[in-house]
Amino acid sequence: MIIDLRSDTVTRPTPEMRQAMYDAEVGDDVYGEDPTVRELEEKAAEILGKEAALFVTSGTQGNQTAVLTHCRPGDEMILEGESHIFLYEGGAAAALAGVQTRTIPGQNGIMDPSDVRKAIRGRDIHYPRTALIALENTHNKAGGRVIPLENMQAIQQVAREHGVPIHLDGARLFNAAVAAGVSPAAFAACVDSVQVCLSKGLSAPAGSILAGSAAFIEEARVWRKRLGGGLRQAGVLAAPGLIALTRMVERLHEDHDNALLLARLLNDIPGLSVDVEGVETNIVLCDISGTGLSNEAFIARMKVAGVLAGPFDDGIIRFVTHREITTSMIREAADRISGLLAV
Ligand code: TLP
Repeated sequence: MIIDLRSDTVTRPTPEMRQAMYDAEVGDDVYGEDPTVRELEEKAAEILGKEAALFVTSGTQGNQTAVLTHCRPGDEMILEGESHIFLYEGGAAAALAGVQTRTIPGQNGIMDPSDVRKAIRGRDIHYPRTALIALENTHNKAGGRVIPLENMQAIQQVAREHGVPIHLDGARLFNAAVAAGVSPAAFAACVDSVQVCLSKGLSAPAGSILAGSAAFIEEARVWRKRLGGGLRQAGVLAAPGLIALTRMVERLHEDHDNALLLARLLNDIPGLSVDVEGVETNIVLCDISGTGLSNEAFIARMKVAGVLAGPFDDGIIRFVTHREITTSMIREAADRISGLLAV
């Protein structure tokens, strides 16, 4: 048995989702005629406490549609130095929106509101316009850490004082909500636009939601079309998305419990070290430098033992728990890793 802990993106649709795909009522969504997509967008807007929502193909498309809608070429956006938009979206903000990024170092993904304040540009003919602040919750590169609501509120205060909108990359916002006991809408209330992924821990086969004001979403719909994201009978993808939003959130705590268990078990293995306290959701960052192995060698050995995980940083391997990983699989994975280091 392969134990795949590379990402929660590997989750396959549930039988209920596959049935819903088969049964979905569909129409041409570019004409606004797909009833299932409309239902998903309305439900998502309601859950996130926003006026409107848009079904997009991926998290990256949702984030970049937001950047394009908020900014103009030559503008600057402020974001955390290890954020997904900065690190892992192929330079799309520069390539597509012509937007310059201004990064701020965070603590576990958390930006200090006073650093954000200092980074906002004053009016000067030499300066770009600060057009956007982007946040990420949970923060992937920080190991699935939750950005506390109070921090988001403090940044919102700074942004309001300067009239700068905020976008939230909430690819794993539901994980943050479950872990913090805060509603997704409360987090989303701190920002002008929010992107949430349906295809990660929530197990839908594809798609994300971008939500915001009605005027913002109207403009975002134009950008989505320009990006080639206007889908036709997309109800077949919206149907599992609806199940993801309405029925898959309540089980996320199981993934968090499994991540904590994995963190403890790995930390007990000589040569491995995990900041167990820092495991708040479904991501575990494991420092393997004590083994003397390179990331590539460690990953290759794990693969032979049937455990898959991903390289994240020098000497750091990322493990992500999800719906298809049971508690016994976590114990089995830790046993196999312990075994491969013992030889
Ligand atoms: N993250 C993927 C990889 O790209 C790293 C993963 O396996 O974690 N925002 C955040 C915070 C993300 O973690 C991701 C995907 C995205 C955006 C992009 O979503 P997709 O892959 O749907 O474009």
